[in-house]
Amino acid sequence: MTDTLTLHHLEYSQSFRVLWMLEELGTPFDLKVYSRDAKTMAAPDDYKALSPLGTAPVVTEGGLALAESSAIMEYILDGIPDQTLRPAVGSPHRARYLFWWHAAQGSMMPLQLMATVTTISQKRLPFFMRPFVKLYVQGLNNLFIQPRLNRLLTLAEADLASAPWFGGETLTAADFLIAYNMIVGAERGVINETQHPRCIEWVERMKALPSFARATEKDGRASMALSY
Ligand SMILES: N[C@@H](CCC(=O)N[C@@H](CS)C(=O)NCC(=O)O)C(=O)O
Repeated sequence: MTDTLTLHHLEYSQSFRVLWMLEELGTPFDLKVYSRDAKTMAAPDDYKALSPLGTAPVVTEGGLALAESSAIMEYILDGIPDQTLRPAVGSPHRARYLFWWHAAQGSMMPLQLMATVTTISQKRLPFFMRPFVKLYVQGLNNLFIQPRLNRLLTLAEADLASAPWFGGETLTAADFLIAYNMIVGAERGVINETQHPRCIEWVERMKALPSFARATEKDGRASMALSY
């Protein structure tokens, strides 16, 4: 008998996208939901103990404990040979799929994380330091974060004009991976109807998937990321 995969889902975290993709695949899995520490909002100690990184998501299966969203999603897909969420090697949309699959984690997430960390740390500083740090954060945002994010979003708009999903003509794992970035970006106004209408329309289409409703019900939270 093979072991069932368990998704350890931390509330308001990137593990939502794994939960969502599992629901889309309809594959059996066990789910354990963890709450964040009410004071620090960090993962609780029993979550941190699951893997050496201490981050969410984590899946366990038998003796395996695997962290890192994209590694987990690839591992799940490897175990389901007839799934259709990865365009085959040599197929027309393979390159586009690979681009967005890697850009979500490799380019977009670091920029969004930088914006989040600088915003939160500004708010936690003693008030007399805030004006100086605000100037620094504005500079970082204007010179580095926003221009790079804008280039990615401009490309996303162009790609979504030529085919409906990030991986091309069909829904792929790239859509579930980048969904976290896009939905959180939309909630924070970085991605908006005026500048990024196709991204917003894609977000609405993703949220209309029955797998989103199922994942949301199991998650039981009002949104997928922490608000600050
Ligand atoms: N690149 C990692 C990032 C993981 C990560 O930073 N997860 C956050 C949740 S969104 C986390 O574990 N935060 C809780 C904590 O650090 O205590 C992945 O995709 O798995």
